[in-house]
Amino acid sequence: MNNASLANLLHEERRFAPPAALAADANVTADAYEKADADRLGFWAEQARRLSWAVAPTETLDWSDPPFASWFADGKLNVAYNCVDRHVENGLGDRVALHFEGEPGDSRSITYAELQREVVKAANALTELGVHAGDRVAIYLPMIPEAVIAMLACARLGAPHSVVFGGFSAEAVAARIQDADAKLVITADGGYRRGKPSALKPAIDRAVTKCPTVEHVLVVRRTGGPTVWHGGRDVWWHDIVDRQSETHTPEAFPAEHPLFILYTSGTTGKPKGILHTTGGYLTQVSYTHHAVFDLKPETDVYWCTADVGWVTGHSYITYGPLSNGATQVLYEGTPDTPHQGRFWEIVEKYGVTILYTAPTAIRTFMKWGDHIPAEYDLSSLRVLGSVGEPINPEAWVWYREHIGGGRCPIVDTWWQTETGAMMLSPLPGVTATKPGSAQLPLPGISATVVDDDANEVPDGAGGYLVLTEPWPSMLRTIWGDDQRYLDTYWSRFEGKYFAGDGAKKDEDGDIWLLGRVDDVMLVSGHNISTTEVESALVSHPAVAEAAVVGANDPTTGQAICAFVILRGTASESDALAEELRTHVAGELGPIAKPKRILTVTALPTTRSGKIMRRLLRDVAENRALGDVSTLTDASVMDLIQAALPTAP
Ligand code: 6R9
Repeated sequence: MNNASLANLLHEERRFAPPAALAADANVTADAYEKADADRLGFWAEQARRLSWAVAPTETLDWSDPPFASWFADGKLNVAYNCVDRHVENGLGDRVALHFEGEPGDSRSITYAELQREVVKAANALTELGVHAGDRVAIYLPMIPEAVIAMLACARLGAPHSVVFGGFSAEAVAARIQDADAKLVITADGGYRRGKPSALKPAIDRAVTKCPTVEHVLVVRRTGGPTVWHGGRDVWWHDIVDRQSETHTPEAFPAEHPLFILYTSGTTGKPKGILHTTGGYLTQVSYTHHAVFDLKPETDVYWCTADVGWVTGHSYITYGPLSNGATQVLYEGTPDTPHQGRFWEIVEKYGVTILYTAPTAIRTFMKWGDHIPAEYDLSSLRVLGSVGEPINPEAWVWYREHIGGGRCPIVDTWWQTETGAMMLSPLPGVTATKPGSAQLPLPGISATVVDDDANEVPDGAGGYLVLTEPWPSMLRTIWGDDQRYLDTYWSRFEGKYFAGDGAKKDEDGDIWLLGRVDDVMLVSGHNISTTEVESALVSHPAVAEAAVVGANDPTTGQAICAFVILRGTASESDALAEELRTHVAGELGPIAKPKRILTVTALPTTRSGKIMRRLLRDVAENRALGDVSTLTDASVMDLIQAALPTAP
């Protein structure tokens, strides 16, 4: 995108004030912004005191070699101690840390005291397997308690983990293990997905043949299915962990000791190993989880529906909530197994008060119908969160009404694997929310929208989201590739972090995210946001979901091609396609009118719920498909291609 900044097409007038009772008792109030503005580093130094440090830091930020940051560098702490042991020492050992709900219906509640024993034994087992501070450990597990326990055991030993999605192929896993030179892989025989056991270990067996650094494979028994065994290399979790001692002294590591590497899918090229460290990361995930969800650990039951293989699972299942002593639900499976009310059944069963999920899930629930959540008691809910993609206003309002009963604030949280923690979000006790907007940087965060020449855009204009000051949980580099770190994030605008997202400021100065810059469409010289056109399509009653791409066009450069999933009652016709085109033109203006509308039954999404528009672009431009290895379900592309008329 180098011609013009994004056009500002969508207008949204609805506003929702914070509930009075929540505002009166909120963890964080409006003065946090003032405090942080007056003294940003002092503000973060204060938040760092939320943690238990073995050696308290006296330095806050060292930015003498930008963009390589050090936060709290002379402090020392142990992350696992902060997430588990200190709560037990504070008399909270009997509090439930995890309510695990397996997909087949098995469940298990684990208190902080039990979690401590499990983490300690797992850390002792890892030590027996030769894992030392600094060694990398790959984790390839389903959403079971051992995933969290394994991460914490690594953190306890100072061994950076690299969690890889349980859905990735052997090749994708091998590339990630090789890039990190992992010494140990922790996996399971399998997990449950969509009502069936699905094997995991075979992918590791294939991957490890190409990974000479791997000495052992530690295997959790989850499904009990047949398992090929490599004696000497493979070790059952229960064989080695169960017999370990229940004591282990956590070592304090410097605040810049690496905590994990997490690979971002990236649309092109080799996956990037995003490196996060300990002190700054834990400070910001802990603070944001406390502030944005207004967490009251004594009474709240929190549930984040992400997978631990995604950064949201790292920061808002493992590290943020546990550092705050939260009680949370951990669910293994999919939202429609064994039935489409599964999520709401879980909310009712555990009395979930805070729910954090993704727009793609919300749109799916809308498509399934209002009557499904209506069958459950959702009155325990008090705060709702969204993450992963821009949430279109229709989905936002549906979430508020049908899940939140019209009473729960919605926090639309913008952040990235690279940012480590939330960066933009309303605060539930402070902000009057707007459907579809992440609105403003959190206290202590500096973000804005700039044009092609790095000038801040005026209110009402669009451009690129940038972060203008370093933040505690920022990535420290790309693992093994400092140059790529500089090139990818710090070279587009001097001295500013380029997030890769299009954004605009509205008339009040609030920020709206408009999709990845790589996806922005250039139509007759105008940059048009995918998000806005998709939102306009979904605001039509016949459309459940939409994804738009810019396809090469001889007259306009690119032309907008829309893939839509219709709602149950609507059926495909030329008249409906014309109506949708006219509807978008009416909502956004004629420039945004799609040239083609294609009806499909599914859209290609990643396991973290993002639509892979580049694959749709391949379809729209009649090309062979690019890499599909990070799709949730690669057969979706066959369905799409089979359903389409041959493109002109
Ligand atoms: C946490 C996570 C990061 C990209 C990011 C942006 C999109 C995430 C969003 C959002 C609009 C939100 N994104 N949250 N866009 N509004 N609330 O998703 O990390 O997987 O690294 O993806 O996701 O495009 O740049 P990650």
